Amino acid sequence: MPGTSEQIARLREEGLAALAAACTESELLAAKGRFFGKKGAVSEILKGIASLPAEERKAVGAEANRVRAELEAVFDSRLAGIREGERLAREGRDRLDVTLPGRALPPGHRHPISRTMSDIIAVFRRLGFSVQGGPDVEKDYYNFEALNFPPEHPARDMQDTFYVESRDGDLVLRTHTSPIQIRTMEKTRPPVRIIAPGAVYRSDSDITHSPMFHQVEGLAVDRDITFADLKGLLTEFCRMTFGPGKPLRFRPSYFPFTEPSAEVDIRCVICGGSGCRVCKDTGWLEILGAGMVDPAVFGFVGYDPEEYTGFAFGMGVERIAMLRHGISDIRLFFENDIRFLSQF
Ligand code: 2NL
Repeated sequence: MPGTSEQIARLREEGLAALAAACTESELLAAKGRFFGKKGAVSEILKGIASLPAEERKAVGAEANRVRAELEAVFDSRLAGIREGERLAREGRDRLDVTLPGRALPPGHRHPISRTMSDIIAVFRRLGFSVQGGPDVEKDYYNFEALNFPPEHPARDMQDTFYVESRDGDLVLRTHTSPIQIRTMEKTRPPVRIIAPGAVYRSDSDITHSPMFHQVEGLAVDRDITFADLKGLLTEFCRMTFGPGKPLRFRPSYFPFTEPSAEVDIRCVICGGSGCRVCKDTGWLEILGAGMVDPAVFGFVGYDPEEYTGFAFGMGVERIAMLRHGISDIRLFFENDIRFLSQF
């Protein structure tokens, strides 16, 4: 075939130009296809060699192979070059500037309920009480029966208590932390001086009630414990929690597990007694319930009520936190809106 050498030379020029002109990997691959593909220019020339006279075939064939090898080598180095260029561009774009200042993590802090709980616990620790815990899912016996609730007491109503289905039946989400105290008295002999903090559950939800809230209860049992000891302790607790100079008021009340029982008010922390929205113009805020442990409760845990007396008390942590901070809606504590929580 005449002119095959010239064809090869032209192919070489065009191939080199096309490889040089390709700027991206895909353009380079397209150029490779045009020259080396099954229907590419190199294949066409190699096919033509078969029909050359024998004396030319060898030299032209060698020339064609040399050009193909050269174009392949150029292709390889162009490919490496383009990839390196893309890598450098990417590194330029994504470069890490180690001199930039670090991004500060916004400092978190404890939830106001958690803090109020810790503060209450700290006060009672200083007054000689140790801390006990217990299960959130309780037996009816520990939550109600051993606390002298009669079988038909309204607190046991399905509408007030969360019942938990179980094979052995009779499980509830504890409605107060008193079961902790019953369990402690079952295992230990007097003297007992404990507090029982924790989450409790009641089927109730509005501006002042949440289905889950927190309580701290306390219990002291020994020989000769009197109501005067209870008054002294709670007076000291209020002084340490709400500050000095706030009078306390004990009002007669009723609980199945204490006799006598009282509800305790402090002078309104908002208005100082002159009357405001928070104290509903009474000048007083109810902060806890308390009383002398009912002898029937001692009967359940095997304490001799002729030998021992005791007092107990219970308070809602959310209520204390609301009074401290002047918050009127309990649900704010559980919505986890950072605009609310970051104020504490
Ligand atoms: C309230 C009132 C109270 C108790 C809790 C108690 C526990 C045992 C025996 C006797 Cl084991 N009493 N606890 C006593 C009086 C009041 O809580 O208003 N809590 C938010």
